[in-house]
Amino acid sequence: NLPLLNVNAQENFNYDEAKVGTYLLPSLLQTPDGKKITSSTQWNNLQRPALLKLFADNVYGRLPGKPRGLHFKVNLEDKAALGGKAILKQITIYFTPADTGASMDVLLYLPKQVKGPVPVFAGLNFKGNHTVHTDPQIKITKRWVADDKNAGITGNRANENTRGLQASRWVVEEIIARGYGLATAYYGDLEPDHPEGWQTGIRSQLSKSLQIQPNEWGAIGAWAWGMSRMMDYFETDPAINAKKVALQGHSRIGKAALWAGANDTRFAMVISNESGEGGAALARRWYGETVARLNSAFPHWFSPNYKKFNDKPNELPVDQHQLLALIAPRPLYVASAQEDQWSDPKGEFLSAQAALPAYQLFAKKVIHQNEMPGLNQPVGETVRYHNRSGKHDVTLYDWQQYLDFADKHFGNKQ
Ligand code: GTR
Repeated sequence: NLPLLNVNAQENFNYDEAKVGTYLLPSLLQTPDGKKITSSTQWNNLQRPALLKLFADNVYGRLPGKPRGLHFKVNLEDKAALGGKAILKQITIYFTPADTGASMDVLLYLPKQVKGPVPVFAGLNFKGNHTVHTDPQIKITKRWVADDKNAGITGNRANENTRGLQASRWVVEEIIARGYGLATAYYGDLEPDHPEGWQTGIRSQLSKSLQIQPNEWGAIGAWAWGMSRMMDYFETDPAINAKKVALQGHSRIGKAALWAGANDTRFAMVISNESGEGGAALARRWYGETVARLNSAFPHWFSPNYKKFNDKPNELPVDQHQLLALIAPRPLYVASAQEDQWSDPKGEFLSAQAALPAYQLFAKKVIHQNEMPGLNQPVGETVRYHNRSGKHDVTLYDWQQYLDFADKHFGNKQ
């Protein structure tokens, strides 16, 4: 039995490496019914569907498909955005045939200096598209946003003063200068991030009577589903190379990005920025945030079934290295930050290492490392990892690594 800590408000976490103990990860190359996986064909035909089902049934809940009636509207196009360096588009993705129903707003920047369809980084943002850049053309979200005293957000409504609030996390100019597009949407368009959010989010809007099943999708599923709807749009825009889309997500949105990337192989690359527990970090490694703590603080994120494993993550039929392996053979970047022990950098590193055998089935170049790399020293080829100095955040350093990684795997030359 694992010991449980009870320390201040954040009970059920552990920062003591000595208490991690030993654990045995579920096998990557053996199916749940005991068949050995020795080839990429067996992986694709047997193990991949089996693992997806286990994650859906026990962790994230089942995802619905593409809705009938899905359609897009470009609301604004500026061919001389960012001082003439970029094309800006704002697109609404409607999930029903009407232009009044459930929808999400996508902000898209494309580099002007590049001819032809461009590779794109895509991801959801935490506070609204207008917080990604100070550009006054960006529509301010009218949806529910979390109150933030420091930013002057009250009454759950965004305001003009919050333009560019999260600009340091998106480095739009840098991405454009390197020849990539950037597409982002507010995660609250899909589901407001609080326990009652599902009532106004797509989980209830898309199903007439929502009955919460044990393997029902949660908010993480709703955000992941929205990422795939963005991809539906990319496939229709001739300015975008939909075969070169890198999906990026930070923290809880990183958990969703991994789940989206695992399900939707149209994403050619997946980037997990400090996704932690329920994301890249191993659940069985009892360090930082725990499954119990995750499910009690955020009861709306995962499927009801996941809660069964609160105090016994070692009984989960999966662990998170298998989620990372579901990205194979596509390039995967897992990033941690040293001061973000809550996300368990070591657990993220070990998880990425444990996913490598799936990549080897596809003869992908991988580098096995027994030791955690030093700070700010990225390691790995098709699966790359770094532990940045500093806090839980997305920084220019992180983006520079992702851009280099994408240059290498997408063959992008400037
Ligand atoms: C924390 C949560 C983490 C992570 C983080 C975030 O409160 O415990 O799992 O998701 O929020 O999203 O910033």
